[in-house]
Amino acid sequence: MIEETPPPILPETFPAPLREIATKVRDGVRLDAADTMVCLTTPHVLHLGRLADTVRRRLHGNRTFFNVNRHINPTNVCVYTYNCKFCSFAALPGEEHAWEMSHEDVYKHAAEQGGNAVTEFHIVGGLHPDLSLDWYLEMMRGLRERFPNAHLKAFTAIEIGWFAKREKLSLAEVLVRLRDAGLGSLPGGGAEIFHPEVREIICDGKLDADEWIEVHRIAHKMGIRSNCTMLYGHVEKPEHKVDHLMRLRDLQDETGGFNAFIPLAYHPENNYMGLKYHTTGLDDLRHIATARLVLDNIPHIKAYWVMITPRLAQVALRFGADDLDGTVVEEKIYHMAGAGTSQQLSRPELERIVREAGFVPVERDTMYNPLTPRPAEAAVAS
Ligand code: V47
Repeated sequence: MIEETPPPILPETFPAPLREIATKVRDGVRLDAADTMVCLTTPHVLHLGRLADTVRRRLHGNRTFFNVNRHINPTNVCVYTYNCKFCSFAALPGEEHAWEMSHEDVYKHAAEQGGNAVTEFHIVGGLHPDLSLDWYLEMMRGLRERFPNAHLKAFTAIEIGWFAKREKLSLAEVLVRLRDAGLGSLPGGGAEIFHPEVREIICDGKLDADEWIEVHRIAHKMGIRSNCTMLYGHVEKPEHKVDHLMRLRDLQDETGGFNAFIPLAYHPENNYMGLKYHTTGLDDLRHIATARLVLDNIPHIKAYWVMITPRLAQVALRFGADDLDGTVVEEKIYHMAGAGTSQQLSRPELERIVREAGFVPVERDTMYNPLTPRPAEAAVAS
């Protein structure tokens, strides 16, 4: 078992470019943009990981979080199919691989594999031209009625922006209506890379950085918490990622509404980007470690096992990550883009992965409250 308290940092034992950063981490001083650039470019990724591990264990000791969740993608039909060149999930109406679920289909998917044992439904989809906000509100109310124990983490900022545009409503009005229908929190997707030099290449015409940030700012001010992400491993340069991380950190300083940051590794298959390489394991670890060191105000860093494999996610727990996401059950976005991982892990499998990495597995709800005993077990016992 990993000790809860990490050994002390001795900056003089770190390679030169990381010595100043090691001193700052030892003393609890915030890293700046120049330090972030060093983290994103140093060849000394193992040393970086050692620093991130220290911060992670200061925050979370030897605990590693996971949840029992299920992904649901009601539709992949998307008006931005040709805009988001990295996306392998989206389809135009009528295309062979397009799907649209009915409300009953959504409830059926929600009930599969555990139904009431699931504490979170993660619901995202394409920007469907014909599905109204009312259709989604009814879906949310239907889920809440049928699965009262499950938190509804649903709709990226891009979807919220689309609902506002389609219905000619303000962002706040859309969020209020969704919250009243059962929305619990927002997932972190759609952030990609904020910098316009990259955004114009990979997702021209989609919500820009200021708009993505505004959706999350409004949500946070209404008490709706959210996650945030960064898509790396394509055409971006380190300076674009420095800018991205600083913008997320600034918003968190302002609102405190982010629960977790998830670095997302670009997957190259079945999309229009024209790139053929997957990220490497070391690069994935570098992004997790950098995130832990730089985003000092975001409590959790997620190593999303679907994306980087359960094997690398185990290692990531020693590079700053404290959360593995969940059981997932059915995953489309990464599997349509070439992910070779399985679609689901059971609770015992997640616990085993965490234990064998030397940590204590803690099942959590979406807000990171530990679930011991689980609500279903408590109900049976009482
Ligand atoms: O917004 C799409 C990314 C995101 C590809 O909040 C791709 O808990 C790599 O945001 N290669 C959706 N990435 C996934 C997401 C997420 C995942 C897990 C947990 C949470 C959370 C959020 O996936 C999209 C986009 O940034 N994406 N296509 C691709 N080819």
